Amino acid sequence: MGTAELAAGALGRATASPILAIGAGFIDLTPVWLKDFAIRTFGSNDKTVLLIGLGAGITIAALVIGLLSTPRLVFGLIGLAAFGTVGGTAALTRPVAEPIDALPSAVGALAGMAALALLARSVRPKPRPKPHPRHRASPIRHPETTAKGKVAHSTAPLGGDQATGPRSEWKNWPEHRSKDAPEPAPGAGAGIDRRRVLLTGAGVVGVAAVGGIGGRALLRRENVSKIRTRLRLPAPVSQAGPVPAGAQVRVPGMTPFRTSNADFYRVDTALVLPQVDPRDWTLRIHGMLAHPVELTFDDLLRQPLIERDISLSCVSNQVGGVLAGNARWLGVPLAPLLRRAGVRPGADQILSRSSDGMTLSTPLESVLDGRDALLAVGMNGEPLPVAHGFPARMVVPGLYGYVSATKWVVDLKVTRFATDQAYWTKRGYAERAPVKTFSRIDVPKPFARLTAGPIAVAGTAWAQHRGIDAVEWQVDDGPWRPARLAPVPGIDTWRQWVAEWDALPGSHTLRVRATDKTGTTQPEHRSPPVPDGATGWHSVVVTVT
Ligand SMILES: Nc1nc2c(c(=O)[nH]1)N[C@H]1C(S)=C(S)[C@@H](COP(=O)(O)O)O[C@H]1N2
Ligand SMILES: [Mo]
Repeated sequence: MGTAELAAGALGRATASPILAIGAGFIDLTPVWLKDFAIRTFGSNDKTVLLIGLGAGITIAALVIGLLSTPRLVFGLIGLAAFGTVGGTAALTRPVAEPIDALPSAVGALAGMAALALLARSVRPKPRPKPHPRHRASPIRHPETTAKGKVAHSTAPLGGDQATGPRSEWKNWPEHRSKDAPEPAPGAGAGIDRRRVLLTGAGVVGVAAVGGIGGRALLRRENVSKIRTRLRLPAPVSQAGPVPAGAQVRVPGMTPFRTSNADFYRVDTALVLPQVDPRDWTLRIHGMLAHPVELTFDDLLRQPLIERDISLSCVSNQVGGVLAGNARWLGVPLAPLLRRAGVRPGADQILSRSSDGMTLSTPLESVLDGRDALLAVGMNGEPLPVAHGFPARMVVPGLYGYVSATKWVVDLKVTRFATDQAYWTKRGYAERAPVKTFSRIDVPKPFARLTAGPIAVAGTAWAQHRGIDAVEWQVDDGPWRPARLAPVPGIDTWRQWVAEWDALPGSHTLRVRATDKTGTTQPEHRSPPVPDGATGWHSVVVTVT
């Protein structure tokens, strides 16, 4: 694995590393229920958990290969070849694969086989000096086998010749020796050479460690964080409207109205963050267009930029979940770019592709209907963080991330839903996925212990691009009461709400529901995230004393 990492590092292709390729293949093959379980349970740490699991799996595979090699070395070698084949296949089936990506797995498998052969040889006892059978049978003594001949034999290559073979030597191992067989005299050349085993083992571990660390260091050369830090983005021609002073509800423990880049949720299929250098970046806009174009990053920055507050949420968010955030995005409006390229009649989809081969489909009408659909380059006053799509991503208010928010975007194809399907759509998610109206109680926290009297109940609600019109809350099965809504800069962000509760002692369930500006209230019925977003009212149980 270490030498494979080194080879991947030398190629400068993280996706050619067998462990990362197998991990990425695993992500693609993960059934939707397991993906939802992982996101629900581990949130943005899902990838760390996957890597730890992979490490455990590889350790088990290594143990199995080791056990297989005990009876016959060749079984272990076959095991390693199979392991390399899995790695190579995983690397070659990545959407961005090149044939060379099989190389690190091949190098790794060969190095593993060499290491196994060396290790197996080192634990093999030295052949016991004894006359060659053919010679024993012969009455004529060969000069070699006379007294001094033993010396000649003990310098024979370890592993013995064909006639004595490795198997017959197992008899020299203590467990195989019969009780009455004489102990081989110490230093007689029988038994395991500990020094040799240790040196071989240390050598193998050393090469693996140097390879692994070196490979990682080589891959770090691809890291674009420094380029990102030095990047200066132009000022917007149209600034975001002011955020009203009261947008942030002043209740301790309340969610911030603006999510910092560090706290912004992260959901994607990228096991290693794509490192896209803006100097090499281009965006191809093609498909059902009169004038397909290809933009460099400088071309993009020469367009008039606008800045907008837009909340983003994930279709995998459960009732009460935290897979949503609100940021100030700086970007180029997408609609004029497409209009200039001349959209042909009949097109209804933008199939966007990221540098790592991920695909997302966005309904064309949502991008062209006048909303602030952006090719974003900045987030909260900084260039996009690498984890959030540096150097450019899409942001479309009102749509779930998986149908709109392509990070590390490099290709936009104007097409039809009937022709092209994106990653999640192939896996059973809906083609069209406007965000569902959502409301959450942020304080008090679930199972909080409170003292009777006035208590602030507050939370966040969203229905991007429709806007939140009302939030109602309820204690136990009492009447629904209107919450006070905080002011918002527009309909594309989430909206905070607050209410005062005169809490009486006992155990209570607090519940919330929101109504969007089309007049539709969140349904009580709970449905899972698949295929187009979860529904249901959020509730919190608290104890008042
Ligand atoms: N390249 C790429 N872009 C992607 C995804 C992805 O897996 N790969 N996931 C999408 C999903 S499901 C969501 S919810 C948003 C999340 O964006 P964030 O990680 O910046 O919060 O990104 C979207 N863009
Ligand atoms: Mo998502």
